[in-house]
Amino acid sequence: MQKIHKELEKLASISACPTPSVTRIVFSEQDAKAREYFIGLCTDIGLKVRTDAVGNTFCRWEGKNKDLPAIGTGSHIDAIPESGMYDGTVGVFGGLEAIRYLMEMGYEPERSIEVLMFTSEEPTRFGIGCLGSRMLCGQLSPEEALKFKDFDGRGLAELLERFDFDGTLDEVKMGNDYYDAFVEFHIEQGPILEKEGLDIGIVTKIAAPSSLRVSLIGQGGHAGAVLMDKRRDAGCAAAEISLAVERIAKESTSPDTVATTGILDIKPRAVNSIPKEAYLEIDLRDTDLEVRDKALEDLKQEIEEICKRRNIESTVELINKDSPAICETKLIDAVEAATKELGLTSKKMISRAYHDSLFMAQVCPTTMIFIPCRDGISHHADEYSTPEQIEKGVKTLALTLKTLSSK
Ligand code: HGY
Ligand code: MN
Ligand code: MN
Repeated sequence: MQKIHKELEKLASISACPTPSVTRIVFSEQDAKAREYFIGLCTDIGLKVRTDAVGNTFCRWEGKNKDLPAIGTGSHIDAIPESGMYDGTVGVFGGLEAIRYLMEMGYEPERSIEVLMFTSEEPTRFGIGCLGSRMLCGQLSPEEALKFKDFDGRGLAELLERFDFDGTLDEVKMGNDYYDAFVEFHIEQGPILEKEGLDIGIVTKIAAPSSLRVSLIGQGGHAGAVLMDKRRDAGCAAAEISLAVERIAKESTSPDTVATTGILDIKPRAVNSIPKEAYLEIDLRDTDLEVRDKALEDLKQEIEEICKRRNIESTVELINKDSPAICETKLIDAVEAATKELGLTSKKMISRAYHDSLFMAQVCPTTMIFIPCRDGISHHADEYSTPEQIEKGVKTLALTLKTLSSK
């Protein structure tokens, strides 16, 4: 089981920034190259590969009984700016490695096993995550997806032109009988497994993400000429809102409430010019829907109060407000049995990060397999899981897929 390590290294070099960071934004030149690379590895071992119209890519190991709903696994290869090389990619390349591992042991699946490479799990391009899996589960319609504009003002239709994906956007939505089960392999993106010295995390619940876009318009003006009591400084309003984001999460009744102002831009960005405009994107999550929604409402009220007091015009747009996903007990048990067969330690846990599995859980029984990552770091160049940790995850996935696809 050495191939995956070299393949992950090669994949990491397909990036818009110098190593050790990785930047691979969906529908970019790097994304196109990475897709081609992975598809080549799949066809090398005889998997049947197809894409849907938005670029979700299905790499299928035909089972003896082709008509049965398949067993799915997979994740994403798009990477946010200056991030790491393991987020998502271990689930895509680990799915392929698990199939090779099962082939080498002479296993022949009853049900087909399919590695699914999702399009646009990260929100970088359009501000919303899980574009491909939202469309697969029908939570996002083609009409809504076609309205998205990226940071350069380009829409989905224009961006898709450079790819020759199959089918139409209307055909992307998959039926509830397409998969019998879906198991995603991913790094934990948190410190728990490493701190507790455990090999495998088995995900029971995936936290509920939400995100907001806030545009502010103030007055602007000369930094020397406008006295303090005459200002309508959009930059200061944005700063106050960003601190409110942090405070609301800290003061929440739940330790699982997390909130981040991940984007904060001001205009015109000149040291001697009072910020006239500001733009924020805010990410707010909790594992509990009610707590998350209350924090969201509190935040909207605070934004209103800050802008009224500062005489700033504001536009607040909700980008997404998703429910948490509950994972399937039968699959959790299958993963646990696989860890026991391999003599690995494991624990059941929630996922604070969201994943495509958040949406796959809407169309079929779903769970996730986590492995530790060093210091829990992710979305950062220092993201790292050891080859041994990856191999334990792949073998756990392989035995789980074997159990699920054998009947
Ligand atoms: O942000 C997330 O939770 C995921 O890594 N996209
Ligand atoms: Mn991520
Ligand atoms: Mn991910």
